[in-house]
Amino acid sequence: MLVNRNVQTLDEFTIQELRNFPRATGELSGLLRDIGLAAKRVNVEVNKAGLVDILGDAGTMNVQGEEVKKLDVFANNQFMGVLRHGISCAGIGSEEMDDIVVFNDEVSNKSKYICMFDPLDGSSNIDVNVSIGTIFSIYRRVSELGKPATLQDFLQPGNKQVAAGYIIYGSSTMMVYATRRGVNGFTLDQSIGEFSLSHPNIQCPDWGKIYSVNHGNFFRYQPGVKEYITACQKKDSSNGGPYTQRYIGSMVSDVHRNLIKGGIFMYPGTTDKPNGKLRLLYECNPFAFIVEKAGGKATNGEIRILDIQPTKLHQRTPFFVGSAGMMDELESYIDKK
Ligand code: P6P
Repeated sequence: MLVNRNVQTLDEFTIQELRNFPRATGELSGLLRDIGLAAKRVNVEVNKAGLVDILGDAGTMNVQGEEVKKLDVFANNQFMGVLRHGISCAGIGSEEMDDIVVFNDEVSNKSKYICMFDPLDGSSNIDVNVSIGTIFSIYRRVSELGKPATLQDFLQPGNKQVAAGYIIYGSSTMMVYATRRGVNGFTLDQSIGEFSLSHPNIQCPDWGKIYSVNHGNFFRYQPGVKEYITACQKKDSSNGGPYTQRYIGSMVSDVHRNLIKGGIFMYPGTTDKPNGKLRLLYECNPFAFIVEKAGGKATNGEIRILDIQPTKLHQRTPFFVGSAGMMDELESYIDKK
């Protein structure tokens, strides 16, 4: 099999990026490579998830006599393990852990960055073989280098993110991440075991014809949101006919599709849960950063997601993200109400 040598691997790409900034320390490039390594390990387990029953159900011992962990716990441990033993991260926050984990060793305390993760978003979909993903967010520390990271390093607004990205374990496995220089996508090339640049400089189309929302909650959404969803279904042919509703129930898959094709993803608040379901720090902020860097928009229905000042590690927020034109359209319905 011919391997296309013109395609840059993630390592080659991050090193190339580093050459563009000679004064850079290489810590961020190293951090992204560490995340890519952990993602490859998670990918192996996710791909055989259906065999867990044979290999030993989560929480039991498998045929090799090893303890089988729930996949989201396994994923969490993989990302935490790689970053703890790297040289680029002082600590992590994760959906799987109540509190931050500060690595607090001499090397880690000198690291400039902290990371937050949803290590395996949508993990309930594994049992039915629906795509799932990892979401990550990287900040420069505000605490003193040389000392342990603090909670304040993690409670920064999303507009302070240095980088953010996701891995989608789907029909192929992709890692997509954004820095201030743009958004790039890498597809795992199994023949060489490397993420290879497949989607350079991703741009989110200003308009799309896909809207993603859980219609089951429709009657509990605020009036402006209900009006907008109804309008999506009533689009007349003069502007290209009604939109298509696509909702996988795995945010990484839904937002990735809309990022590439154009569209809007909504997880609104409801009368019984006004802050919705999604987490600000490690689900909404990373995707807001990525989609904005690709030319789209992301709000909580009132303000820009990236401008929200967090107060708690696991706080939730209503979430609207996608093509700029469609987001403006939504906002016009919400404002009217
Ligand atoms: P609902 C998965 O559990 C998740 O966190 C997101 O990936 C997904 O978009 C959302 O929840 C689905 O939630 O309430 O529509 O099933």
